[in-house]
Amino acid sequence: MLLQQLLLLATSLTLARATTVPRGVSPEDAKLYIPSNLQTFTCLTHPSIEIPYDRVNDDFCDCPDGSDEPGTSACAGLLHKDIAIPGFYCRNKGHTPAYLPNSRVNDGICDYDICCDGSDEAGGVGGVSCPSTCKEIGTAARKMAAERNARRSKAAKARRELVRKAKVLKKEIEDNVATTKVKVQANEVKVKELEKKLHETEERERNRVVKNPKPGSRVSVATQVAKEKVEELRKLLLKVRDERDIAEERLERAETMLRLLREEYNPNFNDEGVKRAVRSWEEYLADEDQKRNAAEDRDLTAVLEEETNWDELAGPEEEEVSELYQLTKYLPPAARDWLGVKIKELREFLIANGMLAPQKTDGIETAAVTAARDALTAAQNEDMKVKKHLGQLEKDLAADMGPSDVFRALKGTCISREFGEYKYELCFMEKAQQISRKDNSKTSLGTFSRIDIADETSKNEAAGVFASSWEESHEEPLSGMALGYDNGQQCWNGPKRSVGVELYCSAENEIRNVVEAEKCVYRMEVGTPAACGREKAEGAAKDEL
Ligand code: MAN
Repeated sequence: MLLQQLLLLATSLTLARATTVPRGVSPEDAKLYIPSNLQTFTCLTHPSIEIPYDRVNDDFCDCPDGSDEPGTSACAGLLHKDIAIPGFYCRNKGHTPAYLPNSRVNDGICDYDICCDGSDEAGGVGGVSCPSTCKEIGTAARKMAAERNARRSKAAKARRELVRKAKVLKKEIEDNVATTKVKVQANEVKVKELEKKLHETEERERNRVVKNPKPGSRVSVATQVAKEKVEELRKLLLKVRDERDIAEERLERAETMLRLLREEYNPNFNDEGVKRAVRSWEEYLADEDQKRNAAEDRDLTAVLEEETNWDELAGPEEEEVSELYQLTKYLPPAARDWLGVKIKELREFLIANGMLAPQKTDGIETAAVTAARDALTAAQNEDMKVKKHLGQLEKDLAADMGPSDVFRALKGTCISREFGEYKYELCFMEKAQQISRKDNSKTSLGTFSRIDIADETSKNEAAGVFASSWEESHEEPLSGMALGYDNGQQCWNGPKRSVGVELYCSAENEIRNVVEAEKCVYRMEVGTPAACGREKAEGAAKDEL
């Protein structure tokens, strides 16, 4: 019974004290301002300093942390780092409570932006009177908040759709990687087999000796053609030799005439023409090279009379082949060139038909080797192509596409908007460009390089305002997530163009603003559902779950 009475007394004492919350203190902090039994107050962060309770809010700064003056501006001169209280608490009935910096309390100005209830000027300094505007402001703010939450819900739904799409895309790439890997393996086996096959074909063709070809077979027909060609060449060679012999006979007659002239002319007779002819004859005689090489002539006769052994020709040794070439040595240059071409054609024909083993110097190969080599080259090309494709897929899969891979779904989606003399175009995860509205010329502002995600603190710093102000503003705050685009067109006398794309949550993809922060360094504010999920709004937060 006694205990019950004591508890009742304690509760009523606390209630009595709680009702005397000093001006400028929030209900949450009220417990810090309960007077001691001796009616004293202890400075919040300086427990050694205890002052009589009636010096709280007496417009004189007693505590070094300003905690004794929550409802006046007496401690406004203190450094921010020393102050222990959040500011002057405005209850703002009908709207949202807020803290006003103590320096703005009792300054004769109604600070409705923070204190819509006008409680900061309750003292009527300078005769100012600040009736509450919280009802209207509160109504408008609630309407705005409802709209904002509806917007965010819609945007969050759009984001969920993007995440779902991204998952499907990722799965498609993963499946593609798996099948491409199987293809790569199969190709590697195929390439190895075809390498072996080419090697074997080369070996076989090198050792191939065609003997007694069947009449009517390709080889037999080829042999016949070869025989005819060689006979044709032999006849031509004979004709060339006969012509040479006739020419030599005529030359001999001319030489005899000149010899006689030299022996019988009268040197005392001053005939310049005759003298010049004799001099030329003597010079001509001195030139040894004019004489025919008798040994070469014998060889030529032997070659012309020799019968070709066609069976042996099917697989000639290297020396025999070179003999075939030496034939041309006995001919005048013009005939030699012509014959050279014909011999080359004949060799190619014989090799292509498997009747003559190709030599390294030939640069030609049999049809079977060519086919084997072509098949190998085709398989190698296919192997390279498939491996390149696999590399691209794996790179794509490994790329940072943001939280929940959400940006994968946006890759290649482009948005644009006109600002001043340019239209700016941004393609998510690809490129950004500036398009002249005058002549449509395009300037690259960069290609996508990275996603930057700021932590909560720097996010608010990036936004440049207190989060609470954003809550009241109609414009969506920046999310702290940004896309970096680099390596754009070189700027004259400046850097390569680049863009920092700062993102905010929006149901639609849109460009809100573009500024050229420094020469050729651009900053875009872009809305996208992909950036949703970092806002404080309850509706959006629920949607994210
Ligand atoms: C163009 C545009 C501008 C840029 C100048 C720099 O006119 O890309 O944005 O500042 O080049 O020379």
